[in-house]
Amino acid sequence: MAYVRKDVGALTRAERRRFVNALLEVKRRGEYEEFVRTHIEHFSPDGESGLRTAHMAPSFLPWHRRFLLDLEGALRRVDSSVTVPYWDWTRDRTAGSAPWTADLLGGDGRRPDQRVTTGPFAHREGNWTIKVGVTDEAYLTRDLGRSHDPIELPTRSELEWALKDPVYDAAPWDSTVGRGFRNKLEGWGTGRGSVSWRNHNRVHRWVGGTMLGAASVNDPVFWLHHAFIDLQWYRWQRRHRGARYLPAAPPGAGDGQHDRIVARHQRLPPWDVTPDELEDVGRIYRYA
Ligand code: CU1
Ligand code: CU1
Repeated sequence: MAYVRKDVGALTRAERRRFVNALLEVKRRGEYEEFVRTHIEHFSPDGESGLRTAHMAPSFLPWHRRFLLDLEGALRRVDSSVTVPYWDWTRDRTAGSAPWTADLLGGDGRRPDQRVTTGPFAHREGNWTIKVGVTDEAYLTRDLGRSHDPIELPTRSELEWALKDPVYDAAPWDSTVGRGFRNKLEGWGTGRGSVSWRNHNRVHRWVGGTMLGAASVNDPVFWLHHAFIDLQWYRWQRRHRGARYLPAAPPGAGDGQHDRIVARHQRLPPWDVTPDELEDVGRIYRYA
């Protein structure tokens, strides 16, 4: 039986407590750092050489889908009733709404050091010390809405702009491509500054602090954000019946993206799985 991922705003008090407790236990066991490490290791941007898997590439969606399944597996080994909830940022749009409550992820960081001081992941609670990161800070930081230069979360119509594109991805398959569902959702746009961050990227920017870098996994909202992104892939598939992950075959030897991206039937590191095998996970979980 497939399990169900729920809207974080719809969780009962008991469900919220069990989700938080499972996260803290995965952290206590020392398993959480492995997820942070994996994300940092696969953070290669398209300005560098080599294979891109997690970002700025067609496999952005299957990579994070498999990554979430691994974390969810770790949570469910602690408590088999737990699944990763999703944060619908088109609806819960303020620093006072879910998931920023004291019984879930805690709230905004304080001024001036952006340190999170409320909720179960506040450093002073003693359960969430950052051990693997790209900075030396041992505490979680946030700057919800980017206080010094405010930005808004993406809107429903911006998300719709991505969902209505019937093509999964297109050449050159990187952060510069202006068409295709994948980059419109991942959110590398043209121009400078905040106008260039769309959908997925804009949400990382809106949360700020720890969520800005390669170690963004250290903020548990990472999983709730990516569960909502994953849900969009499912919705896109339902809307565009028959549309598939692209490219279907690897770019040829003369192509600038040769050996730099993962095609539909190629192995998606660090796992022994292909995008093709991750397109339909309806037997594992579904969304409520
Ligand atoms: Cu990522
Ligand atoms: Cu992300």
